Amino acid sequence: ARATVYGYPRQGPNRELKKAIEGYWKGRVTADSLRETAAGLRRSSWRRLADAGVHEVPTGDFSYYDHVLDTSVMVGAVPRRHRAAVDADALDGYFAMARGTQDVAPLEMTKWFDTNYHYLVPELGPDTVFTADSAKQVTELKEALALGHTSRPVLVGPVTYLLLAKPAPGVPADFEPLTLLDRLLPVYGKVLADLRAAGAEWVQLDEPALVQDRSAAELNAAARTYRELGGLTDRPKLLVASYFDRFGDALPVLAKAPVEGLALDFTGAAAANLEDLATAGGLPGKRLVAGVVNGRNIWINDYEKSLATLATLLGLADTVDVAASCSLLHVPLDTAPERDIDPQILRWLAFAEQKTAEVVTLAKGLALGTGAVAAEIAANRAVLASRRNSPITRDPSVRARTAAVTDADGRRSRPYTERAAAQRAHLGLPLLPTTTIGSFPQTAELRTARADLRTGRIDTAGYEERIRDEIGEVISFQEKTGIDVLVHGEPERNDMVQYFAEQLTGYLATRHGWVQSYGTRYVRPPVLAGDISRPEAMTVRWTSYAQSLTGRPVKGMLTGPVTMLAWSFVRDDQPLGDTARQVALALRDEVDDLEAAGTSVIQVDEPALRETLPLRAADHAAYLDWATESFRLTTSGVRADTQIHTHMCYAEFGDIVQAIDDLDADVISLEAARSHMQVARELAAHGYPREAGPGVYDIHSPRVPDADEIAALLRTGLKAIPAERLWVNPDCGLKTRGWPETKASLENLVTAARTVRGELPTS
Ligand code: THG
Ligand code: ZN
Repeated sequence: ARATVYGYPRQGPNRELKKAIEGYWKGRVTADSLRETAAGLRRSSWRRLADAGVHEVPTGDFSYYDHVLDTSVMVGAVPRRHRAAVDADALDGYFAMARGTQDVAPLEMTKWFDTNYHYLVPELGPDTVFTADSAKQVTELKEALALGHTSRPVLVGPVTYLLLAKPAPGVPADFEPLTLLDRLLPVYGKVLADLRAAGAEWVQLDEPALVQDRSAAELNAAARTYRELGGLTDRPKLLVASYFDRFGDALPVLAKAPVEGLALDFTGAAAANLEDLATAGGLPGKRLVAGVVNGRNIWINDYEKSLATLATLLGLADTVDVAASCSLLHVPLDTAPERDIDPQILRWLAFAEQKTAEVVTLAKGLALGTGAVAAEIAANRAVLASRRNSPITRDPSVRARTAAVTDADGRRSRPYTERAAAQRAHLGLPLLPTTTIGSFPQTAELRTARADLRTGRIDTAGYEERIRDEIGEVISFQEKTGIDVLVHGEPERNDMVQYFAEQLTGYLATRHGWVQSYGTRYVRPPVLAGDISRPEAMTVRWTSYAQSLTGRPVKGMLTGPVTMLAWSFVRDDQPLGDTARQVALALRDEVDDLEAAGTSVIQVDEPALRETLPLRAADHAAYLDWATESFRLTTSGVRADTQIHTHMCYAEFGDIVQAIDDLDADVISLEAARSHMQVARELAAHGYPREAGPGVYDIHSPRVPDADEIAALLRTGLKAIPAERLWVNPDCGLKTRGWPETKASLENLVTAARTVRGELPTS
């Protein structure tokens, strides 16, 4: 048994890659210097892996932006609008596909399965012509081989590539990219031949799309793919990798295919994959790579449990190797620089470096017997026990409180119709009330003030002075513009999850725990490490200050429990629903405190509700159950005349409309401008009974919509949602926008609302 991994964080210990790429975009770094930085990062990652005892290091997993975009380049799937840029300069053309230019839009971006990584969606159509470009894969393989590493190129598999694609602009929406399989396979054949010629013994083809529910036709496509690729003679050995869930119906398909190895996820899906493996009769003659170290969470492995799993696999394949369950791209690089976390607790955590060491230890234990790693097992057992028995993971008062939750705690005291009447009387808003989603532009001055506070250049009093000034300006602008429900603008917040995580007991924030979100953008997901409680109010002070400046209602702004979980690393020692409930109770206290302080409108954002939906339909109901329950638990402690809002980004609400309804929020704002109010029609078709604000302009672009355009969207919205229940707001928060376009857009938004109000029949 040997140790391997499928991919490694790309950014470098100090996000050198981000700096080099953004420097290149600004013209401050040359292409050669960027390439040298990238090659240096690859060299040091391979060296770390090899020194740790990894037998086969991955190559080709590195990326300047995204590995799915790299695959599009590898198969020549360059959209027509990017062709000229790619022909003029390969690197600039690559970035044009990723980010767009003045003249052309980029590829669309969406989430990589149920992770927080975003990939660039391939655009394909009936006239797509694939051509092989193995240059990146071959170059990186040769680099690693020249350094003396045993190396395995990693590619996105052809079935997954096509299943992740969408019809190119102008191609009918019902076009199925999978129909291009016959054209794509020869291109993969050529890349495999090139990699063999360059010295690859094995190549890994990632097929995570096959862990989702797949039709018989899709499974047939997978069977055909690996029959054909396996049937080629001029190729390396093929390892087909699955991760993120059980391989399911795809397992027997691949077990029968003429490929030399399969990689399966033995973390969450361990029992299911074991059972399916046994049913399939094992993988005689094949290599099984067992992903027993969780590649997407940050807890240390349970060695005894993993070694027991590995032992049961021994008879089921020709060889059994050990790996992390998926690419280590999804976890931060190293725990060592986290000096603010209590060293006792830091021992519970494993980032990419630590996970690599775990994989190596487990491979050694499997190869030589547990006696060979007895010391590691003993140490591991002690740390696991310290976590299990820590007062941090068992807070009796939190546990007593969650155990005592009743159904009634998760239900508003009055039905919506009564609440709506009470809120109308209490708030006195006009028809088509105007509001914003919460954040206002995070100016350079605000970021500087936060940095200055961190470095001690200004003190807390000086910082708070800056925040007060900013809130004052945001409130007076909204009053002057005539917005009905105001916000304080959130100048005091960095990240909408981190801000709350820093104030809740049981949550850990990292200093250097960066994880790639998309391209050169990274997040530092906090860690839900223990039982969650709220030592003191988190938002009341700034919200009350804002309210003291105006007679109009100021909305309180919170991040909801589902999003807090989705954008954090979650506990693995209790069901997600239990963690969600603890977070919900802490947030409920905040909601209640806001109300007690005089806040009549409180928004609890759940942008991640849709994105956290499990990969397989069989798991949807259980997820939506705890997700909607935790939202209602957060929001149900208030009076009937307190209005609860929620907000969700991104489209594709179709499959969760019922869940949105089940939140029982009084008002929901949704992203809708780019889909021309499609969301409003979906809500109406469902019979959604409460108030909604489908966004009337897209905040992802600096473009200022004119008042006529917004009025037209409102009239469209009114066809689906009656005036008594329609709100007027942008698509999302304004923190990434500048002030000039924010002012102009919101002035136009108010003008449009007034115009359309004037057209309503008077009753
Ligand atoms: N917060 C968290 N997770 C998220 C989002 C979030 N996941 C999904 C989505 N939003 C991802 N979107 C972004 C948008 C911008 C950035 C990262 C993810 C970003 N990051 C800065 C960078 O890399 O330069 C660093 C930000 C920081 O200093 O914290 O711009 O909103 N948790
Ligand atoms: Zn949003």
